[in-house]
Amino acid sequence: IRVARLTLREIHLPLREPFRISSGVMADRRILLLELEEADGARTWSECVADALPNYSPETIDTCWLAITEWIAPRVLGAAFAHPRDIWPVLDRDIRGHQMAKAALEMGCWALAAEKEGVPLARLLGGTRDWIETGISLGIQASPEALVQRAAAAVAEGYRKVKLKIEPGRDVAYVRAVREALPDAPLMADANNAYTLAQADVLQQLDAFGLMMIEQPLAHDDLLRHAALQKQLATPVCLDETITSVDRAEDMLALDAGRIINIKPGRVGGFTQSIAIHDVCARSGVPVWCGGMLESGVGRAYNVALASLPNFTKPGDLSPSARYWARDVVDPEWTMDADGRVRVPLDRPGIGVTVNMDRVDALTVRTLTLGV
Ligand code: OSB
Ligand code: MG
Repeated sequence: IRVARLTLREIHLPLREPFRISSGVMADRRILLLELEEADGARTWSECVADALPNYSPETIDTCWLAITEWIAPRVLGAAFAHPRDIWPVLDRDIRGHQMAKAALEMGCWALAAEKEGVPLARLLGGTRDWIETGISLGIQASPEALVQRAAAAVAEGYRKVKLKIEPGRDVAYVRAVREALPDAPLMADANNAYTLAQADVLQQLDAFGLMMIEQPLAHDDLLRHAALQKQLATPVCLDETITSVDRAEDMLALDAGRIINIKPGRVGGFTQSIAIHDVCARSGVPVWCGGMLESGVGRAYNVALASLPNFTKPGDLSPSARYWARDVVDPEWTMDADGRVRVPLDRPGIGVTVNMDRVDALTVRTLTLGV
């Protein structure tokens, strides 16, 4: 792999409806897309999953734009790599953090390698699955009744997991209402750091509802308190925000700070790190699943490919395009079958979807091309 030219492109893609989590609201997604090109014409697209505001991780679309142009692209452009796994060490050596910025380029290089080798990205990563079970992530609603309605509709559509966003004051009553309406549904909750250990009693009340897991109840970078909390809960804790590297995943296992990991490749610096976390968890008998960041169809292609690895045994937050957008930026758009599964595109090399250039051009607000 030798990337000759890199184009950064910011697009504005309006969500069909605002998505509210405990730490903020997303309405118009500002999305950073990368276009990677080799001198011989091989090319592909990737997506940086950072949002406009630092309310999920410290990174934002603007810090990523800076990090990619100033530090990350200069270490990759024009350099020859025998295998995409050789890129992470170069980015890790002397750039601290900036995982989402690193991931955007690192994952793009994996896709470029797949294009050049004529294999689907999912297979280059070591994926074995042809279909991925899909979950939906439901934002915080105005009332328990409104949430019940959404959850019931999701189950009727076929979703294999329903994730309820919670925060203090919108937790036990909301989850109870959904559980009473849907006694057998696979449910989980995600707090996005909204609680402290002092509120463990509230989280303990959720044990009554047979949740598959409770995702990231405590601080975004915490392990010790999650370990203390896990001791007080029957429900498995799943970590999201905290797991930013393979080391943090190993720390979680050593401390029993969580029993499931939501792997978002953007959060951990890309595919090389994602695969390593997947492997470490597999060896410890800890399941993983692929989370989402309200990606466009480009980022979704990367998540679907990763989720085809064998230890991704819980449904991923991989809803079809139509859940998020009036019209996605890729063809074909992502869909889900009646059994709540998304198909891994294995019929062509690379990411398996084509970027709709007319649509992307119409949504673009700034571009920058680096390289020759
Ligand atoms: O915590 O998993 C999260 C979206 C933005 C930021 C954080 C999270 C989420 C989601 C959405 O839950 C999942 C999806 O893309 O469908
Ligand atoms: Mg989460």
